Amino acid sequence: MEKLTRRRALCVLGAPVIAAATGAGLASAGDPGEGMHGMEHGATPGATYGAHAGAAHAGFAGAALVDPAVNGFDPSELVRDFDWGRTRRLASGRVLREWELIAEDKEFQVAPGVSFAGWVYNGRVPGPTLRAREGELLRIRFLNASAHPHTIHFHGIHPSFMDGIPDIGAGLIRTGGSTVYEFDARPFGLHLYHCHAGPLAAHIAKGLYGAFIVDPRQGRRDADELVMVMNAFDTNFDQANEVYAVNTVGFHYLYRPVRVKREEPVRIYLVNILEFDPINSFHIHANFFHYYPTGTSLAPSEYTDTIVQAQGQRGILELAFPYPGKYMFHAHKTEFAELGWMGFFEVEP
Ligand SMILES: [Cu+2]
Repeated sequence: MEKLTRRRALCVLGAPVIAAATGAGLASAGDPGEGMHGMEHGATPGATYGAHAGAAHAGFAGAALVDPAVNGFDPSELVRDFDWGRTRRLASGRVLREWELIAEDKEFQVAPGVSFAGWVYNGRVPGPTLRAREGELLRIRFLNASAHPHTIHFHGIHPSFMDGIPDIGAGLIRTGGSTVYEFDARPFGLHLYHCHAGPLAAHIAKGLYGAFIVDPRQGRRDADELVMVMNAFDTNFDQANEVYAVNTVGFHYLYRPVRVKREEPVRIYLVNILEFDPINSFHIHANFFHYYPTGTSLAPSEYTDTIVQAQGQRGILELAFPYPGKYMFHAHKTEFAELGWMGFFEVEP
């Protein structure tokens, strides 16, 4: 069985999918001639993808979804899934907010028929979007049910022994072990958490990460809120990614557009955790957004339709759609888009 290399993934996964999904809508990438030409480089696509590749060639759309029941999580649901944990008020009057995160080994599909032997927090990738309010006391109980040692390293401001790195504080949490991370919710903004065991690239690329939102004390104005974690998967362990996505499943939002309402404010919490490639990007079609880097200021820094993020960078996007219809969003690195990092907003009238 041939390995799915990055180049072959582009030939087999990318071009035909785009052709099937968007037709003339994306003329250059969807040109059947280009797709066929690409396929020739990869000998017989069926050798890699079996029946799936045949479907891709003939009209991939029907076979292009990963069954959420197989993965146990659905990108269409986790895009609006914010985990507020449990709260109680301490004698001091302060709010204590608590979660439990469990690391496990888990196989899931990152594209139809493309399985990935990953490591996950709470059964999903990205892990739960942890959400709190500025000034609360946060407590995260971490249990390691994986066969490998892991940690949780939170971005934010906290003492070193709560930093979730090897040899400091609880350090590495071995199989069957547990620890508690506790720190203040600050600063407000959009942050992230991820495993910090070594080799670091492998522990992140396997899927141990998630978004971490601290709301400002005064809150933010009402909006339809979305969380998008830009990630990718090295399916053949060659230190390069074969499948790119937002919220793990390549092309998911191309076939299951994110539905929003015309004129309603939309707020996107966008995190880049992409491993192996130096930068990622987000581009929206036919619209502009206000951008708040790291979400730590209430004043936007930019009004644009494209931003770039290095690994670990994140920011909040605010926009509204003035017209109904379908609008693409994708990495403005074309190769990433063709390998899965593209989707649609569907704006209801
Ligand atoms: Cu780890």
